[in-house]
Amino acid sequence: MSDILKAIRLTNGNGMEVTLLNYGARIASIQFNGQEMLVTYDDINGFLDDDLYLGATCGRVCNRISDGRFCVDGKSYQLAQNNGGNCLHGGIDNFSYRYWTVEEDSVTEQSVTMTLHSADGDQGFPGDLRVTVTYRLTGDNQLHIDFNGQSDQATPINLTNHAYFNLGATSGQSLQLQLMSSMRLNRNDKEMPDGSFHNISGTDYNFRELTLVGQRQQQTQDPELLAMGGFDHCFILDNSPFNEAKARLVAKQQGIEMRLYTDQSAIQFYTGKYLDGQFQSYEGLCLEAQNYTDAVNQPHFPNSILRPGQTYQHTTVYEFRTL
Ligand code: G6D
Repeated sequence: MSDILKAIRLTNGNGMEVTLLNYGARIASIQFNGQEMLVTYDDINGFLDDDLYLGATCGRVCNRISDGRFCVDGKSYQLAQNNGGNCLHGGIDNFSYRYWTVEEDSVTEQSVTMTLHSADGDQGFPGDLRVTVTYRLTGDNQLHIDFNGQSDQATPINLTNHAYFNLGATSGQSLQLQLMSSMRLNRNDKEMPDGSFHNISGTDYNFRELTLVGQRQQQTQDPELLAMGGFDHCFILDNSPFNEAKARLVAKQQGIEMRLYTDQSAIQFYTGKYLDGQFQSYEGLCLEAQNYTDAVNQPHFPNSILRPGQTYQHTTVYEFRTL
């Protein structure tokens, strides 16, 4: 296995270019209409010291697991508590920090598959897991991300892409967002779901109509949003057909729109408060399509356990258009 940083460039003959890295199976860059769509490092080596998950494939279980603890089939597991007593994005040495294997025979101008072997006990998780991420760039400016996994023992799994979008604007705050969701997960004082749901109609969490993110964030009087300094919440998506966009981002000044399609049940909407170092807070925002947060500890949430003989398979598409 090579621990050498590799960049794979996808092109679609229509002016769009995507740069991927084997490190963390990350999206390093999306160039559309001659502009950079993501918060990114000028030099790809910057990703090697990244702790913000820029463009990263997060897992074995993205987002948080309460107290880093879960039970599967009566057996209890304790993971690293790498974020406020919880396990974040799969632990300390999670998938974002691994060199994935580029399947050389999968590489074409428009697509590539990367694989990762996560051994039984990796970061405390049970089961020998093999995951693949296939990126495919189409001629009509869609970047498809197919996640796939199989395990020899029952294990929780929840994979997502953690790109920070700004669509060429200087901040995610200047983007307009439409999010096809009517409910979010309530959070307890440990930033974890308490298992209840919040109907967001008529609240500052409601983005069913295209809404300027910064204006909503700066004008809110919602105590939780004020205390958190923005959004970092799990939104339950409408149960609509895959070809109906679950989210839209618009950069009016740049004349660019991104539509997100997914078969996932939720999106973690994070406005990027913790961006730091060479980046500004809120410089980009994340729409992380995934399962409900901490589903392994909430029996009434959608199942997150992958069992032997089953295949974990999810697809998310980022589609870029000019206005
Ligand atoms: C913070 O709470 C946020 C997470 O959602 C995000 O993934 C991380 O920063 C990069 O911990």
